[in-house]
This record gives sequence, C-alpha cells and structure tokens, in this order.
Amino acid sequence: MKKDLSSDALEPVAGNGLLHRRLFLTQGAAVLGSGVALMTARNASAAPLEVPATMKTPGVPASGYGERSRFESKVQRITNGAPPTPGTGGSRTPLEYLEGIITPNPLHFERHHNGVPDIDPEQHRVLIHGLVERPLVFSLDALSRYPLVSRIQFLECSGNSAGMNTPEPAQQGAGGLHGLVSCANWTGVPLSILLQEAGVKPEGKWLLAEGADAAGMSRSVPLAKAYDDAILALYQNGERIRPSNGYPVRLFLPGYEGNMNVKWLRRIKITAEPTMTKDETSKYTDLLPNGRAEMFTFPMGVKSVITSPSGTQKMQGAGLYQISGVAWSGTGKIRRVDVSADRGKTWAQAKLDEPVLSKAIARFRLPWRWDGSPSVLMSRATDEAGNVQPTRAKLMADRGPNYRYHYNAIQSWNVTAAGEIGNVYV
Ligand SMILES: Nc1nc2c(c(=O)[nH]1)N[C@H]1C(S)=C(S)[C@@H](COP(=O)(O)O)O[C@H]1N2
Ligand SMILES: [Mo]
Repeated sequence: MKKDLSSDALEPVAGNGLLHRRLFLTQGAAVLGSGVALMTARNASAAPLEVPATMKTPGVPASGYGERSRFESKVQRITNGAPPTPGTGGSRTPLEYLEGIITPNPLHFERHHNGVPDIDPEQHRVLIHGLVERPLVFSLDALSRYPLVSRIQFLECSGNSAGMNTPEPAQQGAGGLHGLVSCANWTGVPLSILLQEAGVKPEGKWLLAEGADAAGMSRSVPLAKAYDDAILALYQNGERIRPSNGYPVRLFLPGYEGNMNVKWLRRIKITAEPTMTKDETSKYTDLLPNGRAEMFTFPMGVKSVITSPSGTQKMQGAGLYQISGVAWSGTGKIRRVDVSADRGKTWAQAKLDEPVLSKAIARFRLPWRWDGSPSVLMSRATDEAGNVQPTRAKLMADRGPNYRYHYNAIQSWNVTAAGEIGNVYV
C-alpha cells in the first residue's frame, strides 16, 4: 500500500530526530520544502532583484587550463605543520568541503617519503624482470598502447586516522582527522597483461615494486593481486596523473593500503618471497596486545565518516539538516550505512547515492531534525562481505593501545546545545 508521506514522513525513525531516508525521494523532498521551513531561503519581497555588475560588463575570456572561483580559495589540502625532513610528510583531503564521491585532482591527498620527483616521461622506463621468461622494458608510449581500463576507486593511507589514538580526542575536522583518503577515476594498463607477456616462472609468487623517487620506495605485492585488479595507472580523473600522485605512472592496487600503491613506478621484479624492504618492515606493521605483530595487512577495513555536519563546523540553529558523509571498504562495495544521533543508542539507515561502486567511496545522506539539544552523531558502514565498522572502544580493546595503522573505527561528533561540533571518543 502506498504510504501517505505527508502524514508520517516527519516522524523520527531513530532517537534525537533522525528522519527516514525516503524523504530524499522526489515526493519526500516536496514535503520537506512545503511542510517544514528549511530556513535556508528567505521569503522573497515584492521588489525585483537588482541587476548585478556581472550583467553589465563582459566576463573574462576562455582559458587554456581551468581555475576554480577565487571565492573558493579557502578550500585547501590540510597540512599539519612543516615535516621533520623536507619532502617527507603529506597533505590531507579536506573532506568536509567536498560532495559526491570524486576527489578533484588538486585536492587528492599526498604522502611522500622523500619529495615529489620531476620526471620526464620521454626518459622514463618501467622494467619487468626477476623470475620471468622475458625481461621487458616499457616506455610510456609503449604502455599507452595496451588496452586501458578505467575504474573509480579510493586510495587510503594505512596511517589515516592514526591521530585517533591520542589519549584526548584531537579537535580537528573530518579532513584533518581522516583526510588521508581520496577517490578518483584511475585509468591504466592491467598489470596481468604485462605479466603474461613477460611470462612469470612457476616459482614467481610475489613482486617487488620500486619507485623512482629519492626514497626508492618499494613494496612487495602478492602476485594474486597483480593478476586480479592491479593496474599501472597513467590517468587520474581523465588527465595524466599529477606529479604528486605518481606522474607519469604508478602502481594502483584497488582497496590495498596506500603505501603499496608505488608512485613513479620504475621497476617490477618477480620474486618467490616478499623482499622485506625497509618500507614494509619499518612501518605499516600492527603491534598487538599479546606482543605479536601483524604485517602485510593489505585490504583496508570498512569505514565511514560524517562530513556534514562535522568537527570544527557550527550548527545554524535548531531545524532540519542533511547529514552527509563518505564510506568505503577495501573488500568491495558498501552495502549500507547507519547513522545515530544519540551516541549509538538507536540507528537509522542512510540513503546511498548511486552509483555504489566496488572499492570506491560511497556517499550517504540522512535527514535530521535537530531540536537544539546536545547530540552525538555517528555513522557505521557495512560492506558487501558483511564486515561492520567497529566502535572505537571495541577496536582499541581488541587491538591494544599501540594500534595506529589501519584504524577504521566509528567517528563520533559531539554537538553541543550552542551548536559547536567536536571530536569525541565513544
Ligand atoms: N615511490 C613512492 N611511492 C609511494 C610513496 C612514496 O613516498 N614514494 N608513498 C606511499 C604512501 S605511504 C601512500 S599512502 C600513497 C599516497 O598516494 P598519493 O600521494 O597519490 O595520495 O603512495 C604510496 N606510494
Ligand atoms: Mo601511506
């Protein structure tokens, strides 16, 4: 039976004013517009709008390479002060300023171990050697002639959200805390094609990937991943990869921890065993409470964060809000995201924007009528394999006080009666 939206659509479905996600369907949106003052549009007065100056003089001409509006210049990648050594460190995606699922290239997060090399694509070569029948060397031109594949997928540093293990919650926004994740349309050559051409010997089980930066950053990757969905990426959101993201070619391993996605790729060596490079033994290992350490944690866990409203922002008074955020999983698609406004006591299922893609960021939304009282907002993602994002308390209890890498716990935003929003541990 068809439900009459106007009669019950504004009944909360979970504690503290969470409304049903169907309000975002066309009919529901009309209810929102008519039945409730959205408080965003002011009543129009009878007088016509003034003719603005932009209608009286021609605008600037077309340009060779586009710029955003000068009024958007505050939207910047986030850096936490100068790094200890020039070239190390990185910058985070300002998640709270973005919408949809794609990270614009100039705002894709960066992580460099020894700066961004200035590589001439004419001179650059990629070597495939080691346990192969035919060692091969590729120019960029040669690589571009293979059949290309294009996929929208996220990339996340395994050190993302490591700031969540401080004793007191750091007061930063969504990007400052969790912005070592981005999502782009990556286009490149399937690595499987190149490996078949080189002819991997039966003993070959792993590969070593090495970058052409001053860090000589290198990681071991199981060959199963290389044959599955690994690509040598040449394009990022339709244009050549940015220097900071690996120009002219990077290894892209969908869903795997950021570090393995070797930028400025120059060499792939087929090996029987992992090489145990400095980059995989000195970092990215998780020391557990029982004294054992886990290494080679490859797929990133299921995770989400509410980006609006979120830390450092301010509520604009009681009324109707749209909760919006991002969710992703290194295992596959996001199946659902649930949202709580009462510190996790009750939950309501959020609407997921289409398309929901495998190993990509998914955008979720839920209407919320805030009554102006103190609240705690949380989002909990579930992926198609049934993995559920854990609470921070559970994750830290299971993984112990040293846990920093691969942090994927539920983020909680505290909302005070004054409308201040802050990071809180739950
Ligand atoms: N050659 C090389 N590859 C690299 C790195 C590096 O410093 N050098 N940083 C790694 C780390 S730790 C991460 S999280 C990702 C970051 O990719 P991005 O800078 O494109 O976001 O690249 C990885 N690949
Ligand atoms: Mo990283």
